[in-house]
Amino acid sequence: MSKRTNMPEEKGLDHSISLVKEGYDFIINRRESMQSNVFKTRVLGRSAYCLSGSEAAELFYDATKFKRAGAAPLPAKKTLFGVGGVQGLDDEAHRHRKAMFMQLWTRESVDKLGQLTRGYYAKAAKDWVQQDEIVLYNEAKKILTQVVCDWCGVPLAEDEIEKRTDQLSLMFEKAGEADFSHFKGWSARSKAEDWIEDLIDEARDGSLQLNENTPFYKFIWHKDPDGSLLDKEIVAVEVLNLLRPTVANAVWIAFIGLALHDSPPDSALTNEQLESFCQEIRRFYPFFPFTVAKVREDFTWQGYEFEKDTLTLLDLYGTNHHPEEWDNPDTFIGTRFIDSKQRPFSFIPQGGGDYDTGHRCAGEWMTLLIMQETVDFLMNKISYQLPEQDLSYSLKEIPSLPKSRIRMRDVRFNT
Ligand code: HEM
Ligand code: MYR
Repeated sequence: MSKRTNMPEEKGLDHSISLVKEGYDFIINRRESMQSNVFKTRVLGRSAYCLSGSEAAELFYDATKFKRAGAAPLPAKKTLFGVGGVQGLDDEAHRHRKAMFMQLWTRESVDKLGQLTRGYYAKAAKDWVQQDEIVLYNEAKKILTQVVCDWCGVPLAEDEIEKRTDQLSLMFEKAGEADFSHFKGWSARSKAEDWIEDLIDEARDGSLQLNENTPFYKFIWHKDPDGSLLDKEIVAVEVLNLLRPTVANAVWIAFIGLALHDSPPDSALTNEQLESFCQEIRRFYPFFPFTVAKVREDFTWQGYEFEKDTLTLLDLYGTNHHPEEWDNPDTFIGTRFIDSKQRPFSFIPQGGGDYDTGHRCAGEWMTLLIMQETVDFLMNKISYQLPEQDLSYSLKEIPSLPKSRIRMRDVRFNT
């Protein structure tokens, strides 16, 4: 029998205000002061375990120990994830639904995504060269909305681009806000769900024809294990689980703009160097702070007792910066990932573990592809200047972004 020890615990009734104030540093600050990768606190009016580092991450992704049903706080569901989606499923229901996402990554569809990304960048840049100044983050959101709707087979009229871009963006931009502006995210989700649900009705009654090879078609006609079609509300939530996070790649794109300025690579990049540079961006810059689960049944780990149904936060950002996992964790080193033998649970910007049986991000490779296309485009296809601007970003804001959103001037096509 393993020896029991008391888990370090932060006293006090509730620390949600500190979570909002400290942002990405909330778990790191307590991990450092308690000198423990596992501790207990109280947030959102309940007890919560906080986990950091690769060993604890591996534990978190052991599905015999943790479940997702009922884990995400209601505001996160109402804005970011939606109700009834893959993030909150467990066991066979999760595996079946996750397979609906993972089947999308064929060679052909990945190639198409690359082509669309290059095409919409080229189209946008024709406009950029006419402007005095553009804001990279705002442009990236519009480009990605067009890329992902085209790739998914979701019809998007020219005069709708702005409106849909805003709706898809507000869902992740406001998910971390604790003030009234959170409701903008809530309302954007409800409008976006109505938009997709109407299209599903039209596809199911035959008035909208969709190509059978598109993700939208596949989701609309996906069957649950009992042979029934998914309710349209669930299809809409899952389609938005493709659209929204793809548009969220704009956050990484803004950080690419920053990294190219602050830590520019020496010269033209080989594929290996390009991949390493993008991985370092995903490690170094803040984005998804932590993910959540609940303890399935009582268990003991490293002498600590975990109690059934307790909320558990895995520190994604803190693990990517953990001094036990990384050399010089707070330095951006673009070549860090070349030939590196990182333990798989040390590097978890989009979650860890297994894609098919666990909750690791279904779009991780799509993200990397879009990022690589972006670096190639910004470094090789165009030239530009960054005027004087505030490039700082705050670890207290979730999601964090460079304050200026990356303003670019004098955009020219390279000849
Ligand atoms: C799950 C981050 C892009 C689809 C997740 C998780 C994180 C994450 C942290 C949860 C991991 C967990 O709870 O264990 C990100 C970030 C992205 C991104 C930072 C960059 C913008 C994408 C893209 C797609 C996508 C492009 C799809 C096209 C999903 C889905 C899940 C997920 C469907 C739920 C998986 C499950 O519950 O099994 N993502 N993601 N994500 N992501 Fe992403
Ligand atoms: C996505 O849209 O799924 C990917 C990127 C979203 C990042 C949003 C950051 C805010 C997270 C709030 C905390 C959620 C806790 C479960």
